[in-house]
Amino acid sequence: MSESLVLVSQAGAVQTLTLNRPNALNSFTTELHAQLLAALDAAAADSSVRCVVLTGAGRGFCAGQDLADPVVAPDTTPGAPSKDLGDVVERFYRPLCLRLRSMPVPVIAAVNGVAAGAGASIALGCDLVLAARSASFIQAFARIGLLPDSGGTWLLPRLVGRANALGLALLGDKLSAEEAQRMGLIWRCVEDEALASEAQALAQRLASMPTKALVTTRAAMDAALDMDWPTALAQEAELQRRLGHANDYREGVLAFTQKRAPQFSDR
Ligand code: T3D
Repeated sequence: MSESLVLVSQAGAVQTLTLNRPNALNSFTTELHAQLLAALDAAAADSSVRCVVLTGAGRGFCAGQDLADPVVAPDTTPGAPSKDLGDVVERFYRPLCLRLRSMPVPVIAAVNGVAAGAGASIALGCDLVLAARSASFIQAFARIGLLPDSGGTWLLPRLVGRANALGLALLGDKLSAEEAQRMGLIWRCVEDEALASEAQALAQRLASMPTKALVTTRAAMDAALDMDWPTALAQEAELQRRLGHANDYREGVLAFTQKRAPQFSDR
């Protein structure tokens, strides 16, 4: 039997998904897409999971699309039709990006090595990005005549502003994890040997927090980016109304007044 392309492990309420094609820097094939989407769906449906960590096996996080995959590799036979990359993006990357952003629990990217092309976009689309000091981010798209996909055109200018976004996307240079943190592209850069433990500690902390409030915050911030001030305030009122009716709010306030640690359970 062939080895799984996504390794799944769980410690407490934290599930870790490890992309597992290390010889090709965990680049995406159709099979890896299918397994990752299935793993995310399973984590979303599993009430014992309260935080997901996404990382890569070997020395890379993810090098984006596997350029040797027949679905994208140009056919060099004279007169052969070109590949429909739009179809590939629609069928594989769009569902993955939508799934990540709609997870009912926080998702941490633990970027252990190079994150290139769609691999960078997928990492940056997670809720918190921790990267090892030796890791790097490469907007590799322009190098092969493409534009940033998997949310890259949406994420980059919002994360680092138009000037930095265009600098990264047009030049396609390697950005170190340290520079990425300085630029505000990622949450934190940590020492290589500390990445896994720091990611787990952060994930365990998030897992103990009020999950519904965390994912509502993510959704509200994403939506607010396209709203005017009055609309964003109205959105906050509506979402706060909903959270105020949830168990976690009651538990949070009760725990505060009783001077004890809260036990959050909503998801
Ligand atoms: O096409 C569509 O469907 C549209 C969607 C596009 C989304 C995208 O992601 S487009 C961008 C695709 N990705 C890239 O262009 C990145 C290509 N890779 C690289 O530029 C370099 O590998 C890196 C800069 C990421 C790392 O360089 P380095 O020197 O550390 O490693 P390496 O030697 O280049 O790679 C190691 C192995 O992984 C190597 O295989 P080998 O020679 O040991 O058998 C290499 O071929 C393989 N590999 C790396 N990236 C890919 C890959 N194989 C297939 N596809 C890859 N993307």
